[in-house]
Amino acid sequence: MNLDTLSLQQFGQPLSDITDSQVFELLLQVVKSKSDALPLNNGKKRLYYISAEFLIGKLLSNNLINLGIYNDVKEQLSKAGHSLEDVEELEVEPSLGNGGLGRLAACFIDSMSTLGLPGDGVGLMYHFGLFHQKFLNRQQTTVPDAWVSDDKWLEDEKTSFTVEFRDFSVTSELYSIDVLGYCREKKNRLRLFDLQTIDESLVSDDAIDFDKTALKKNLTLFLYPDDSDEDGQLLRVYQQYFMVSNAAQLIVKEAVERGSNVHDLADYVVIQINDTHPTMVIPELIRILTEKYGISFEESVDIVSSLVAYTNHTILAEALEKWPLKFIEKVSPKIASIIKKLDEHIRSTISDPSVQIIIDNKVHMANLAIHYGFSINGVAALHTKILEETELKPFFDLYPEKFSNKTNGITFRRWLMGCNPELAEYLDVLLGDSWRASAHLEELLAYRDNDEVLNKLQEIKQAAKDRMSRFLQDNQNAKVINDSIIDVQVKRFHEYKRQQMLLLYLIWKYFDIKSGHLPKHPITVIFGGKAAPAYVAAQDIIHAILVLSSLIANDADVSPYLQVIMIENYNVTAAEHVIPAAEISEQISLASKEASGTSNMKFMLNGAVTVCTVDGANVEIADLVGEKNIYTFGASSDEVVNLYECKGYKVQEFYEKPEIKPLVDFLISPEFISLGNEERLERLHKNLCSEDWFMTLLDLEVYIATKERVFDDYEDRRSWLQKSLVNIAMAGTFSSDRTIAEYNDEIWHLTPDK
Ligand code: DL6
Repeated sequence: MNLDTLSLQQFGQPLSDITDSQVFELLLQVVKSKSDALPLNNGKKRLYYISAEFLIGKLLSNNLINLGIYNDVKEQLSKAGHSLEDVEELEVEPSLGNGGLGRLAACFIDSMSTLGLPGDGVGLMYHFGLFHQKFLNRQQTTVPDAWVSDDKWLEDEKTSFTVEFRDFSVTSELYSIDVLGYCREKKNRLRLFDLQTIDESLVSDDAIDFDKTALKKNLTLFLYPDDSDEDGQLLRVYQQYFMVSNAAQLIVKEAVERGSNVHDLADYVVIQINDTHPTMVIPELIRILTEKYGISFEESVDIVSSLVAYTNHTILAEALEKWPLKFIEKVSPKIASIIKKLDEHIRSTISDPSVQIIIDNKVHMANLAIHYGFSINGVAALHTKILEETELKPFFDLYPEKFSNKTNGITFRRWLMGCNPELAEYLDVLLGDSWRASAHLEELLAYRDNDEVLNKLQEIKQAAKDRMSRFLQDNQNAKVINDSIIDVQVKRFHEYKRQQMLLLYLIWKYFDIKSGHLPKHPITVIFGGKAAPAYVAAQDIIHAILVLSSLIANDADVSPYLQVIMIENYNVTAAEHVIPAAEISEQISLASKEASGTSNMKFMLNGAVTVCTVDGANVEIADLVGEKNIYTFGASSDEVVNLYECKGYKVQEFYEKPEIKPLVDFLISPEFISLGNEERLERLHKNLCSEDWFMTLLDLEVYIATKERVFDDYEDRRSWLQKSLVNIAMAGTFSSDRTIAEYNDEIWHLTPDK
């Protein structure tokens, strides 16, 4: 493929003379012509991975990598004076997810294609995604994140279904995006349902609120529309039913086209539901089998129960969906009546009230999925253990055979080859390129004592730090301190993730520097992430971080040594710049609360050293790298569970400690408040010293001590680089190809395409 020839044909000018946007158009055509020509993975049985989120990120580089033409394209562009990175800037990032759940789904569909498994992602085409985050007066503001009209990858499949709600019906339109596997001859698709009558004009340019009752026009406007009022909650149920009704109709139609007589549907289809949002696919399939195919209710239930599998991604009670039955009755009385029948069956056969589906007139979606699915899995070993032994114990006692663990993973195409090509190329030099398919990196351990290799790793890290600095400078005019240590916490804002603990550490560090203890290396702490529009406490934490950032920047005694940067509108593109540059990865959730985490895996793969609690997949990372190469601290999950159970956490006792009180009180000091919003800061202060539901103060002192040890150890450059090397070498386990192979071997049983 000669881009110069293509450029001459297309634009009548050589590659060197066309603009970056013309280059983008050219590359788009190259990729599309290659991917259009790829047939779909086929097989009698297909997987449908239904998810409310698919945080896929920009696709150009990823597709070039998977087609095996990335280096060639990069070289040709560079010879003609273009940079692939600049060209990629022109691509719009699809706004189809928020955090780990959606990014995981994106890694999974990439791995499904890479392993040649016949299966598609199925979700909704949100026109404005979650929201675009902007900072105004040091507070998060939310504006619509329009992307659909600028997207170049969406194809109209020209397929529609009718979805019948109680009071009206709507028609859908199916779009899809090709999902290419790494060096594969066949592909899958991400299939996104839109509403034919969607009306973007319900949303103004500068605010994300809209008429939540205009259902015929709004169902696919936003991901997770504000659900702080009843209209918002109802809208979510409408959205979920719209998603699963379309999915179920598509699934049955395609199975019949492949030869299913519907009684044997489970031989043709397996459905993985990602979290509880798609749970209504169970009653919807039962409805279709009974109503449309005349199959008895009992047989329909059996058929559906043998083909739906559920992944749990959280033990947080508030994140386990429970919808008032009356909402489901309003959306679809037929679905409500099927759920009631399913619930009655459970009540008549199982006496334990905690496993019922309808409890206090609320439908417990996870309970429905566990009873009427054939598999439930957690997403890291510790998480699955907590599900089995504590959170879902009554279900585990009933159905031990349904439970399994599938530790999450990440695709190395995007999170190493794509975002850190220098490191990827150096690994080729050291290990050969077979790791690109196998993800086996352990042989790198042989270079642990090789100074040349360690120095090269340092050079690669420095190049990534420079790249990230340029990105932050260009995007938000933030200037990273030269030669500073890059310490990063990027993830959704949630109190259990404890961004507020890093905030309190930073206040401690600020005092320490003020008192004359100067760090040997300057420190840059980077935060990134969004707080849900209705989640005030998380927004308060963002506000306090932004205030502290300004306070430090304005303090000439401290600013040369410490800096806090909060990335505006953190998304996949920002992650691709920050993760390769990070030297310290912050994974400091309250033990037991983070189901897995996946940024921990991305950081490790790019050579950052983890500071973490014993939570989620951190436990598995620690086992792999050994205690010398990770910094774990804090209460264990058993201790935390126990504290919750016996109400044993007395926050006041921690707050009153002379080491802690000044740090928390600084949030409401005149200096702090002068830069911020008093109401927000007082609320955060009160929250921390009188409730602290996620036990920030419990772990704060040991966290501070651990961080100081980390910064001391960083000064021994050789030993730090050895830690970094061990982390890269041991990251292979966390390839999503491994995770997906496990899902297939143990749950899906699809035949891979050769
Ligand atoms: O499994 C993917 C991802 C995990 O890595 C995170 O630990 C977990 O928080 C996230 N779960 C969610 C669901 N809701 N909540 N909370 O996003 O899933």
